[in-house]
Amino acid sequence: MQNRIVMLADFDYFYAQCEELRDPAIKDKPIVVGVYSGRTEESGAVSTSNYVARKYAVKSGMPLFLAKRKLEGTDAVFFHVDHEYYDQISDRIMQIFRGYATSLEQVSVDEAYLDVTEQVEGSFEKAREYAQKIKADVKTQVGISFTIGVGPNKLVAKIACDSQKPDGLTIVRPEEARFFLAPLDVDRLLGVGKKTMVRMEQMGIKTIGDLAKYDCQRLIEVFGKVIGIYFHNAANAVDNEAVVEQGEAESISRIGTLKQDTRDLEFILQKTTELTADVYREVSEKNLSFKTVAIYMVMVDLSSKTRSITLEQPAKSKAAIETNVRLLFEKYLAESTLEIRRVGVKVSGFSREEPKQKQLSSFFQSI
Ligand code: DGT
Ligand code: CA
Ligand code: CA
Repeated sequence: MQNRIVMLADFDYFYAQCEELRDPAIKDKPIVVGVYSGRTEESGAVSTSNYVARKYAVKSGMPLFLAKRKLEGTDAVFFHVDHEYYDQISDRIMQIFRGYATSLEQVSVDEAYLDVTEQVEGSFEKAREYAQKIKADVKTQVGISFTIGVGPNKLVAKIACDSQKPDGLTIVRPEEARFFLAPLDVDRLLGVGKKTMVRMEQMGIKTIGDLAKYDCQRLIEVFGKVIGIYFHNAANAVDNEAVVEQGEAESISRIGTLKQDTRDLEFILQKTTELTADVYREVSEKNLSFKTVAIYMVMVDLSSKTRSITLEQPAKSKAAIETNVRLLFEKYLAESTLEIRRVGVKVSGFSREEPKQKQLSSFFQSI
């Protein structure tokens, strides 16, 4: 465990940067990428924005109409999120990262941990050059910039990364880690939300440094053994979590808002056909078979329900999703009275069959 070197790479203003990559002519304009609810042209929220737009106080999660108001009079451009395109770019970058790390743990579409201990022979000096090399390589091959945090573990790498964006490179050596964390507010630690922050403030803990010095036994009394010890360790920059490759996704799903509230089966199926097409594309790209098909709905009163069918045999066709989605909605509508506002389609219970031919050739290779 000694002298591990872990990097966190986080792509800068990711969705908006992808849009800049697609059309470099808009680079100097404010760019907003939004999730539109589909109800009206205006309703929806900001997913992200480039740094030009951020100068006008546009923020992730803000209603789109508010972002529009803040950018009034500018030559701002607005986009609908295009997950398929962002995923493609993300996959290309992750693929490049794989060549640079002993293990890669992708945590979201725009974030991954790299364990590079071996590659830099445990040297933080080499890690700096190595990080610059990775940044330059991705910039040349894909055209995307990102920020890297380097530390002796994932916790420190993450906070180092957050400390200087965009296009940043922050290195925190093991001997500096506690001093680096000490002045920061406790809510920078994973697991410290609003409620915990208030509780800690009552205990006289405001910064990570305050938490580090706090009696560990007392933390255990207040937060329980597991969390108390976690807080104590985290504040002292201790984190032994390994960088681990993530397995396959457990399910693939898509959700969308209906153009109007309804109980009309055909109207609903028009929407789920679009969602199914997206789900199916991902399933077939990954060459997966699924055993469960589920639907999800949000009613007008915002309550939500799911219904699912488990198939007798694993299936992999689009028709298998469509048929079962229809069946599930028919059944659900017969037993409910509320109008539906949003619908979703999900498949799970994955298996992956290797094509017969491949099995044969690998058999021959091994003898
Ligand atoms: P950064 O890392 O500060 O340069 O900017 P981003 O945009 O890369 O922000 P990050 O890393 O927090 O999130 C990565 C992507 O996730 C971002 O490009 C869009 C999406 N995202 C982030 N926050 C929100 C949100 O509040 N709502 C929605 N719908 N999407 C979000
Ligand atoms: Ca990011
Ligand atoms: Ca991120």
